[in-house]
Amino acid sequence: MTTLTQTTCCYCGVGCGMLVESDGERIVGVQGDPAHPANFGRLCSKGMTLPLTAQSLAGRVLAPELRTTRDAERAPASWDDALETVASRFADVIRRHGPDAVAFYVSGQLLTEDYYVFNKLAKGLVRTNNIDTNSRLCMSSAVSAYKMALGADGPPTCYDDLEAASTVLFAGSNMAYAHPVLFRRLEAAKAADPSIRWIVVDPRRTDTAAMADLHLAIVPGTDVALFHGMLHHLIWEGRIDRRYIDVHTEGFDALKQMLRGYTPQLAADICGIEESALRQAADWFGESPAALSLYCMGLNQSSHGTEKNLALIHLHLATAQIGRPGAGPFSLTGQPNAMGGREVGGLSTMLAAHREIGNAAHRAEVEQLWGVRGLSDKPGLPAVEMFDAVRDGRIKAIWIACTNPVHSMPDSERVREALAAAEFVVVQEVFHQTDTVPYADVLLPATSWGEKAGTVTNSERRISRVRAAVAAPGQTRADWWIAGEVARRLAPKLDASPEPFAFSSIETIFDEHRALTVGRDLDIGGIDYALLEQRGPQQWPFPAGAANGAARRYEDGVFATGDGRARFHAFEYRPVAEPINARHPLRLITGRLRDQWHGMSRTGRVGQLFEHAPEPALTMHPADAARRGLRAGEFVQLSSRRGERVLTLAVSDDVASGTVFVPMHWSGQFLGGGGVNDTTLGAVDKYSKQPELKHAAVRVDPLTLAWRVAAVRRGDALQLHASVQPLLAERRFATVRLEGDDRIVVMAADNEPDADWLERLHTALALPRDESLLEYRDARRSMTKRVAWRDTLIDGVLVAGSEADVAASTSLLARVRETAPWTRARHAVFVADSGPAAPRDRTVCQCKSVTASSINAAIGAGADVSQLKARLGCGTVCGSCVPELQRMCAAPGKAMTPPFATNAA
Ligand SMILES: Nc1nc2c(c(=O)[nH]1)N[C@H]1C(S)=C(S)[C@@H](COP(=O)(O)OP(=O)(O)OC[C@H]3O[C@@H](n4cnc5c(=O)[nH]c(N)nc54)[C@H](O)[C@@H]3O)O[C@H]1N2
Ligand SMILES: Nc1nc2c(c(=O)[nH]1)N[C@H]1C(S)=C(S)[C@@H](COP(=O)(O)OP(=O)(O)OC[C@H]3O[C@@H](n4cnc5c(=O)[nH]c(N)nc54)[C@H](O)[C@@H]3O)O[C@H]1N2
Ligand code: SF4
Ligand SMILES: [Mo]
Repeated sequence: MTTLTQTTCCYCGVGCGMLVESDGERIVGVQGDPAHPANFGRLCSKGMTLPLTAQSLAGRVLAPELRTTRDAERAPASWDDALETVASRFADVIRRHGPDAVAFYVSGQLLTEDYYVFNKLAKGLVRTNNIDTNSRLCMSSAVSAYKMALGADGPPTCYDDLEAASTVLFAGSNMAYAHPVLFRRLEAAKAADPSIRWIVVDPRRTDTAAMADLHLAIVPGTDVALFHGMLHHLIWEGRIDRRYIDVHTEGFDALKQMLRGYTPQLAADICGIEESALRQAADWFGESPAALSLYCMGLNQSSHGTEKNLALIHLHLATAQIGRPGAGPFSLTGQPNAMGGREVGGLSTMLAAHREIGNAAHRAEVEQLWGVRGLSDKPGLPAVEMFDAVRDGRIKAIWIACTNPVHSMPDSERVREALAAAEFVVVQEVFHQTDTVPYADVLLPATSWGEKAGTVTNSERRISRVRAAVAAPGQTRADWWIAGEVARRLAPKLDASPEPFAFSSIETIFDEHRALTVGRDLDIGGIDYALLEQRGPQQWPFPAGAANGAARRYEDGVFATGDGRARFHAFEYRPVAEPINARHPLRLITGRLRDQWHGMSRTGRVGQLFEHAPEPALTMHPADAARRGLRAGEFVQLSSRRGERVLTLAVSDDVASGTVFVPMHWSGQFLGGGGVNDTTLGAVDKYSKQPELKHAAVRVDPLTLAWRVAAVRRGDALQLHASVQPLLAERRFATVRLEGDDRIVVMAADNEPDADWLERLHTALALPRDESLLEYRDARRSMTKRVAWRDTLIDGVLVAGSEADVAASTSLLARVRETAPWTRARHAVFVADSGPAAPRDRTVCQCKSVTASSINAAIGAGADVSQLKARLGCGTVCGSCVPELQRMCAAPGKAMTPPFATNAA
């Protein structure tokens, strides 16, 4: 029997409603929930493939694991032992060194109920504010700016504004990739009303930028100069709303005074754009009946991210583009529950329900509601400082839940050093192979999407239910349960009562949380589980007695500051933290791919999600590549002052000369040694403490790696991946990816052949060593080609040798993808079709498996986007590829994303 469960997607902050099909044991399908106001039935390529990530338990952490002595391997343990160990080790550290010697590092992907219990455990029981989250790397500059400008955190806007806006300013947001379902709504609005104008501010020509009426390809980090220049133009052209400024704001005159220096010409020069383009953007914004800004990591992940946000909010306040349908500054939330985390106060610099740590009355309120005493008045350490404190021993024990900091924090090596130095590390995870798990002294198995229940809040302040569709596998437990059980064991050891942690259900947690919000700006006294059950997802604020939640805030021009006035702030443009110089002459930008999620622990379980961008590639402008004598597909070495990484090269003028782009996703799970954050830096914003993940000074050098290895192997891809992954770090370059639903592909390269490693790879790939293996070997050249047979089917190919040897084996490797039997003599496989084959095609439309070459052929025959849809079916299911289809039609024959490396298997 199939059951349908109404729940919410676990990926991005759009917060799409889903109907999950399960057969009782497994999740077998998913569809968009037509009734959910975030997506009205739509899902993107990631959401659509969620069931595939949950199909197998391979790689799942299914039981607690404990390390008994420092150098021992972790071994399976009972829950009792694991919980008792965590409680007693934490108690011991607290007794010896005080509460601030322990820390919690949690996640915007926890559910509100999980988050709430962790926050209460840290602040209410341990009485430290050392609880921070990956939202520090994500939304904290948006939070600081909202508070400084509007008086409270949270966007004033809602999703209906996407349709109501007549000018849309995308600033540092690649919405086509990162918030696809909302982008679908914008596309539809623009198609219905072509007078709607899109301005995109992004150093790269992303799919979002390619669809804009105006793309401002600014030099990374110069947004403040741009927004200051735009406001200067509007002020001196008389396009601001003086009445709104006088009645509803403070601080404008000081800002105006300072902006004298930011003439459009000077600002445009700083940004590296045309002055006319800057003026055009300002005019479209100022003239518009409704201007909406959509912004994300291009603003937040900056050493002056708060100021980037503020400078943009200034434009809205000065032109009264706020508090009306279609107008306002709308920070797009990254993670599914970054908003919920902010509501429960789960960051080191805030208390529950938007209260302040430094405010004695706020502390007293929380103490009273929690039934605890003595909340700490000392702010806790934000993420970067927290790991620095672990590294230098100020923090002795750290508990990491639902995030993978070794991969996602800047300057990864410092994080590795920190975790290696810590006395005690707890990691609460779903999957075994993340880059952080090896550092765990205790590994706690958490339930995952589809198995856990609670609530999340999306980008538009809307609270949705998350429900379980299948039972929790193995000994996995809900995150809130784990935190609560440790708290109940820890309390007596700290002479405190376990009573505040006696939660009987997620509903009791939610009720406690909403009680804390009563009377606050985010009052959700009127939302309970019963209401969510009856009426579906609801927006806050929604006080008890209200008929509905509020779609928009500040419609009356009264802001959440003490005097009700919004605030302008006068500050100068400042450059990026790490300037480029002769040694590190390039600017590194990092960001997202369409079909991958963060460290790929989940999306990396689905072969088809690799098809759109299969290789860990660095993208460079053609002129910069030519100057270095580099060609697409070659290996390059990316280095910064902190670390280095070998990647393959993609060449494209989507990035400006002087700038290179590397996706943030590749982690040690798929790329030997780890990801791009070995090169990024921990410089942070002075208000928000958010690190500058969007800019580092780097160099890119050619690299000759004489020895090449390539393999394609059929089998249980997750199991094969698990056995190959530990070998990756030993090579200068090594990467593994899933392909289709039953294959993995390995590519490696190094200076010298390593016969021992090759044999270990052979074993890890479960290649046979009997007569079902056919080998062609040239020992003198240390070249080998091995073919594994299953009757007449080619089941695996492993090739090692020179670059030319491996390149000449492309068609041999491709035979593992064939389903037709080999009817000729086995040894003929080495001569048949040898020589370089055409590079493998890239898949543009993942839902319908439509390749770039078939799309290009149809375009060559005159097809436009609607004909492509009709003839090939691409773009007709989730729509995530539609922006790319449009680009391909606009520039026929031009490669939009990196071609496969020449050495690709
Ligand atoms: N497919 C996919 N979607 C996701 C995620 C994912 O992992 N994969 N993660 C989710 C999360 S947690 C987040 S936070 C969001 C992030 O969503 P986005 O912020 O939209 O994504 P990014 O690619 O990180 O960065 C956006 C853009 O900022 C640009 N940029 C870099 N430097 C600057 C600058 O100085 N100024 C300006 N104006 N732009 C700059 C980059 O070129 C990039 O195109 O995505 C969410 N959605
Ligand atoms: N260079 C660079 N670095 C970046 C960024 C960038 O743009 N550039 N972006 C930053 C941003 S915006 C973000 S949000 C971060 C994201 O960085 P991370 O938070 O490290 O990203 P994830 O890979 O999503 O990590 C979530 C982990 O939780 C596990 N997990 C999933 N569900 C559950 C659950 O229910 N319970 C538990 N206990 N575990 C679970 C997953 O397997 C995964 O390992 O990366 C940041 N780092
Ligand atoms: S846009 Fe895609 S990833 Fe984001 S919530 Fe919707 S389906 Fe999930
Ligand atoms: Mo994020």
